This record gives sequence, C-alpha cells and structure tokens, in this order.
Amino acid sequence: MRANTIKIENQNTVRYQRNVFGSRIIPLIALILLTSLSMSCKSTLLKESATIRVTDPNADASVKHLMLRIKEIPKSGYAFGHQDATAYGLGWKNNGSIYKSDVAEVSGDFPGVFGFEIGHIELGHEQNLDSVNFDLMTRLIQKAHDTGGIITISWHPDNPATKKSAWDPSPVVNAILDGGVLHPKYQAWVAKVADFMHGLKTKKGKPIPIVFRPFHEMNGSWFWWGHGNCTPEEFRLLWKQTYDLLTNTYEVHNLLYCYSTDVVQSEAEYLRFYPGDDYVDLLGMDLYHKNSTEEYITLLEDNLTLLAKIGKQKSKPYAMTEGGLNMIPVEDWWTNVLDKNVADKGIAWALFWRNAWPNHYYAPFEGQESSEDFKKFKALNHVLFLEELKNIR
Ligand code: BMA
Repeated sequence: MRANTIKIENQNTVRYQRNVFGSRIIPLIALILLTSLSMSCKSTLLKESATIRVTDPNADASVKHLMLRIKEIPKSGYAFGHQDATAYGLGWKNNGSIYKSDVAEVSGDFPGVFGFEIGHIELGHEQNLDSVNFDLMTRLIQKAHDTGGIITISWHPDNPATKKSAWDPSPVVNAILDGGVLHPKYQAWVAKVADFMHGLKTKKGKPIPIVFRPFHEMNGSWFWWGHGNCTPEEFRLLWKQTYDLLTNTYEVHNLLYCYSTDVVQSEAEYLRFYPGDDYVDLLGMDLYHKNSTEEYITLLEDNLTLLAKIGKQKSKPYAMTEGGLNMIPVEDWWTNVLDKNVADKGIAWALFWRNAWPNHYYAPFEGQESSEDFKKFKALNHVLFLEELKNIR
C-alpha cells in the first residue's frame, strides 16, 4: 500500500495533492475553523457574561449567561414560549416516559421558552395546582435546559391566611411581612420554593438558571397580592422580603427576577408596584386577547410600546410573559394578529398559556383551526423556536 501510494504521488503530484486537499485537508481546516469560530462565539458570550450585571450579586455564572442570551434574542427576533409545553397537552399527559408537546407535533419543533408553575410547592405537595408532579417537572426543566431552552417559572401560592387558592383576595400581605403574625409561616413557604430551585441542576450538578416570575398581574385585583388587596408599599415589601429570603437567607443563586403586570393604562400604573431596579432583572406584561381582534391589536400596540419604553429607560430586557387567545378560533391569528403586532417591539419572547382542557388552550394541536397558520408563523425568520434559540448562546 505504502509503496503504491508513493508511486502515485511521484507520477502525479498535483493530482495527488488536489485529491488530498479536496478529500481531507479542506474539511479538516473547515472543521478547525468552525470549531474555533463556535468556541470564540461561545467564549465571547461567556466572557461578556462575566461582567454583565444582574440583581443578585452572588448569582451563578449561568444566570449571567442566561441574561446575556435574553438580551441577544431581540437582535434576531423573539422567541415562542409555551406554558407546561412538555407536561401535558390536549388529550395527553406526560407520565414520565414520553417527551412531546402539542406545539412540536404541529410545527416540528419545541418552544424556545418553557413556562412552568410551582403553585402548591409551598404546601409541600407532590404535585402542583395543575396536577403536574414536581419530580417530573424537575426532569422536564432539565431536558428543556439541556436542549438549549429558556425556563421561566410562575408561582400561584395559596392564600396563607385562608388556605384557599391564590384567587382568594382576602387581605393577607401585611400579615406575612416581617413582624406579621404569619411571617414565620411565609418564611417556611419560601424555604420550600428555595429547595425546589436548589434542586434544579444539570446532570453534571451545575445550577440551571431560571427566570422566576412571582406575584404577577398585581395591578389586577384577582390575586391576594393584587391591587386593592394590599397597598403598593406592602407589595413592594413582599417582593423585597421574598427576594431577600431567597438570595440571602436560603442562598438561591440561580434566578433572574421578572416583574410582570397585566394590561396597564399608563406608565404610572405599570410602575405603581415596582419594587425597584435592584430587585428586578426583567420586565414583563401578561396580555390576553379577550375581546375583539381590533381591541387586542390596540392593546398590544399600546402596552408593548410602553413596555419597550420602560425597558429601554431601565436597560432591562422585556417580554410578553403570558398571553394568547383561548381556543384560537381565528384561523390566521398567529401571523396576522399576533406577529404583525408584536414583531417590532423588541420583546425577548411571547409565552402562551397552557393547553389544559378542550375549552382552555392557547397553542394549537394537530388538527386545530389555527395550526396551518401556526406553521407559517413558525417558519418566519424572526420567530425563534428551540432550534434557533439554542444557537443564541
Ligand atoms: C390559570 C388557569 C388555571 C391554572 C393557573 C395556574 O390561568 O390556567 O387553571 O391553575 O393558571 O397555572
């Protein structure tokens, strides 16, 4: 073999060299270049993330990296998010042995942002208020993170005074603040949240960074922490004390904190409950399509323009943290109603609520009226599902 090769080389050096470059060296050089390019991209982001500021001074490096990823997203578009995407969907529930989502069945890809909910973790229950087992949730979060997704967690804690749900508006905030009769109970609740967050680790034992979004829609009056059920000052104290318990007392350092209101009428309303720049990493709004399409278009325009303005003033990324149209009975809703009115606002993502029951769902499933339009929406270059989002790193 060896002698033969030399002979060929002597006979036709040029052809041999071409052959070598064509078949081996060029792909090798390309591989080296690609590897070093991707390593240099990665290291640039990681290098930058070492200097980026998040509110928790002791935040894990992964949290800073996540913040940087989130800030990068609007340069390419916005990510699609879905609540409980992999936990259940229309007609199925994850029993621990499958990994699927309604959105992936329709469009071929998973969402870029995965929403999860920890209501009832505070009670020590095995499953959340929507019957998702917390151990399964941990595994689904690991998988979402491993595959390059971004994870956001909401929390609908029960009313600590009445033991009824988060939707029981009986005033209680004052009683759970430091010095209040229910403060020890609340502290124990936050300890349970902390335990759950501490448990979110990769297979290698590294913390999984999370966007935590507690006490959302506080400008509405339907939750016990909402407008009219506590004063803005009490709300701010609740936020700060919860933040302090998590970061300082329980040493949870894998969180970014997201403040999100419901629809607002003004900047003053948006900021009425705002605990301060030192306690908030991201800004959000929950914007549902409840009435006419025309009204929703105006609502998106007014609210997201305002959110963009506040986000820019504060140099904080922002997102549509919840939203959608229940049962999506409008065929071209994704491209014509949603995308046309959110694409130019600079949001990092838009997250759609859970596919719970046949009359309570916000993302399409196979055969659903808006699924053809959803495929067109997914194909838009600026709409980022998991495959695109994982490259922003
Ligand atoms: C609400 C509804 C409820 C659910 C809650 C928390 O909007 O979907 O059924 O319990 O969110 O996920």
